[in-house]
Amino acid sequence: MSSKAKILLIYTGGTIGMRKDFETGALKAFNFSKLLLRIPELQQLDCEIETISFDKPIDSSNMNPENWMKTATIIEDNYDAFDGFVVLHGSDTMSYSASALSFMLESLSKPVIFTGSQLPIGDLRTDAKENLITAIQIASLQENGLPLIKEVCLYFEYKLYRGNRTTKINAEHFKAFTSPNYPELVESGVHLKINSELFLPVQRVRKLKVHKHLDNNVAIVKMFPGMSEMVLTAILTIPKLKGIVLETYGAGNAPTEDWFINLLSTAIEKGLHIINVTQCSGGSVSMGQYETSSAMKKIGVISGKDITTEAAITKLMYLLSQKIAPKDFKTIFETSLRGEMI
Ligand code: ASN
Repeated sequence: MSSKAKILLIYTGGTIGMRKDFETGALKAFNFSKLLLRIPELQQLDCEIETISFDKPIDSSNMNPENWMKTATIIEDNYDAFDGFVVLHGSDTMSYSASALSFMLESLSKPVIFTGSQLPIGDLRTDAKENLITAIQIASLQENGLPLIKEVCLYFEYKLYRGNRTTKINAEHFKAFTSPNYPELVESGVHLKINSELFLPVQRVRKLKVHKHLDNNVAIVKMFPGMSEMVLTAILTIPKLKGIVLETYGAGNAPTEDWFINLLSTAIEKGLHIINVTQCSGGSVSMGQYETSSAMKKIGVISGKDITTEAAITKLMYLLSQKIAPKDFKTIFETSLRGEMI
């Protein structure tokens, strides 16, 4: 039996495999397996690679829970036969998908590494080759015959991040992602600098559990000075809505006006879960630090601490799909499940 790592490349779409449409000039997802044949560098890698593609590759703006389920199912079906998984994905919603998959794949003991690129792989100046090759190399890393990385990560422009800590910050730069509240797990330079002390703590070996169904009766609400009572009322009374991620200011602050607190309080009493995350790109919510967050703390708003909006909304979808008693929801949300918060 060969001791080479076996890696499954899952192509969902994204710029990495796109080509210009002859008529419109717009970039469109393309059959990736043909393109892969044109990357001879892959044969030099010290691992066995197999590929599987979505029947219809998508621009990641079309990503949704159904496609997350598809990706999770591919990983589940191939879990025993492979040592690691590299998911090729558009960069636009990659942080949402990496976050969603981190919650859907419980007790993961193999790497699932999301990557993609800003320029198509066929482009002369592409960033795709480095991203793809190093993501595969990192997914193949082993220690004592077992995968070194056992979590959902995102590799882009020389850095491997914990997936659910990332956010897309630039639509043009090759450095398109950052992880504002958690350092990179691996940095690729002349050597791979592996910060193994930052990996998720090893759990007792348990079987992979895949949670395929997410509940999307959720919304993200970004606060802005001047938000009217009418707007917030309309959102909070959406039929079937079960939870919102409220992007507040700074350390989790929001207006102290009565109408605002009363609206939130009534919604919480009716069973809506409200998660307080900061709209700052880094730092943490700390309810009670300022007067402008004390009332929210009192009425039972959930603290998102230093979670990203991407991880908060997908964690909310995940937890809503689990049968959690309403009285336990806040405590469970405020607990780090996959290293997504402090
Ligand atoms: N629109 C593309 C996508 O997210 C952007 C990219 O991959 N760079 O699918």
